Amino acid sequence: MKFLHISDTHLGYSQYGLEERKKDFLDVFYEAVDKAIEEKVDFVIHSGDFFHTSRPSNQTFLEGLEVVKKLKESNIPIFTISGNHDRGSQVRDVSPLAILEPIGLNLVDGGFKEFNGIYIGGLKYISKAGLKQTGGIRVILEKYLESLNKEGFKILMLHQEFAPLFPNSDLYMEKEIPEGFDYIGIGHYHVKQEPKYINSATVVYPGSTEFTAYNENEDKVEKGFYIVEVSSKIKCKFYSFTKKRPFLSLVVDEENIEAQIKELKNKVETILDTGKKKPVVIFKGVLKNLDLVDITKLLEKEGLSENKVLHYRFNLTKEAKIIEAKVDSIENEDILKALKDLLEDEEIFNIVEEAVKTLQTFENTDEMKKFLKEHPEILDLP
Ligand SMILES: [Mn+2]
Repeated sequence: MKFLHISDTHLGYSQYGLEERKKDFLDVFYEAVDKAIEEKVDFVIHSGDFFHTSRPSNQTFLEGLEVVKKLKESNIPIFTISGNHDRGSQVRDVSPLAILEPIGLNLVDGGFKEFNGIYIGGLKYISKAGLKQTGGIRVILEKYLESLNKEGFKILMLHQEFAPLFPNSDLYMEKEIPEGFDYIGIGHYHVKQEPKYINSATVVYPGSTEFTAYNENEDKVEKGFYIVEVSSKIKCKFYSFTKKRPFLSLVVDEENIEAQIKELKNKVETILDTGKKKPVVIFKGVLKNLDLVDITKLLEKEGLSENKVLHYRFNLTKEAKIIEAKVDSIENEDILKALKDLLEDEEIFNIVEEAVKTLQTFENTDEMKKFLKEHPEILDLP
């Protein structure tokens, strides 16, 4: 038996407000679909955040539908769960993925589905507040296993941040997962992890398919998916995308900025020579004497225009501003503490805190506003 495991495809995300970025997410999804067909896998599992929002545009719905249809035409079923980005809301609406079910998407937001003697289980993303209400993941999973009570290969799809794979999480894999599963495919953490063996299961985070700035560093990203072969052993092989958008970053050193930009030019040209997409370039660091205009001029001088680079991001601060930023972050913590005292109710605080943390994962205020409009449910109270 052989299957493909992909996660966090975030269809419809136009990062930096760019249509090209939206298309990037679709391109790599198709690259995985083509590989699934070429490798003749038996099925595909997708561990959440298929769509970037729970209100995808009609265009994005159509793209998702075509992806599922292409697999279906090759007789490859796809199983998925709702992630935090596309779960809809229990209160207001269903998951947008439910709309793709009639054309063949298998949504497993709870329980198991059977396929050729294999049991594919799933649990949609549960928020911190939700975890408290339901009594935790372990209780739910134990019930699943009990109600299934059958021999056979058991796969579980989850969309949570688990320690020790995800650093600094309150959710501990070993504590939360009962024995009884063979393969656990997890989404949510966008940084690909090597498979681990925990509580008798092979645990895999394939990461997101493109760079999103969610707990990840653009320099160290390896983007792709796993192909898993099951015989007497479970063998996981990671495939890196060839169509992925390259990202370059540069920490500004004012003394050597001209040399740095020459080096950047070489890197960009090497990327373009190998037929890859035009990169996104991220500038980081602190400016003392230079301004953005100086950097832009240097880029122009080296011919690093839009023909060669898709987008520049300047995550730069002027030296004086850093002090302000530090004060800001202290105030933020004070605000959270004050909010905690004000709200008294811990569940409500957890929801607000999670909303704040979700908003912090966006690149700019416009993206935040857009997300809030599309996700009023992030403030739904239990
Ligand atoms: Mn995600």
